[in-house]
Amino acid sequence: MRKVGAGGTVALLAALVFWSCGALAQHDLSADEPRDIVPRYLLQDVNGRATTPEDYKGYFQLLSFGYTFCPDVCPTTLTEMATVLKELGPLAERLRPIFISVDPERDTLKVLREYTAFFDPRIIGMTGSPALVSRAADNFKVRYQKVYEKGAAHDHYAVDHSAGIYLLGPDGSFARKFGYGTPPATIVAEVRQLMELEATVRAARGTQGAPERPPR
Ligand SMILES: [Cu+2]
Repeated sequence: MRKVGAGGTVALLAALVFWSCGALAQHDLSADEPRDIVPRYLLQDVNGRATTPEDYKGYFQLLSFGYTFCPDVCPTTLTEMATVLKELGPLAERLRPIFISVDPERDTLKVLREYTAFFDPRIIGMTGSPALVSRAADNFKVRYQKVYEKGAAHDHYAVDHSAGIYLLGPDGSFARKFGYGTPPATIVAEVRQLMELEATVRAARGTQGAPERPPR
């Protein structure tokens, strides 16, 4: 084992404590998953089309909120989303990955399109008027706020925002929230499981014609 000095040990302990707190917070977050989430939005996709979850009926949706100037959280989240798509293979066709910008002032549709395409061209960028973005964020219990450094120019700001990835089922219902930093493999496994469940329910419905509750 590598020798660590007293300072190094303290730093290591601090890192461990920090890590476990983070892990705990994440666990808590998924344990008491927000049940009051209203999985609705009315936004514009990067082609300027008004879009609601209804437009993706029959598809699972993987959603995250952020902004393109984000220094770390969004690039990490979108990289993970791209990994999920890749690892789902052909199943990814049943999924619509969505990135919602909470910074419509700077994230024009063009900026947004280039940004999401950089991670994976399948990721759909969306935003809208400040009022519509705010309503969508409220629905998903996402908070965001502009942060200016002292003396910064008007368009020079960061946006603190809630992180995480939301999964909606093919009927548009809220299925699950994955906390920031959830390994893509975990997301892939859950999405795969839900897709299989949904396919089973659909097949059963097809043969029996019995109305079943959609999978959550
Ligand atoms: Cu971000």
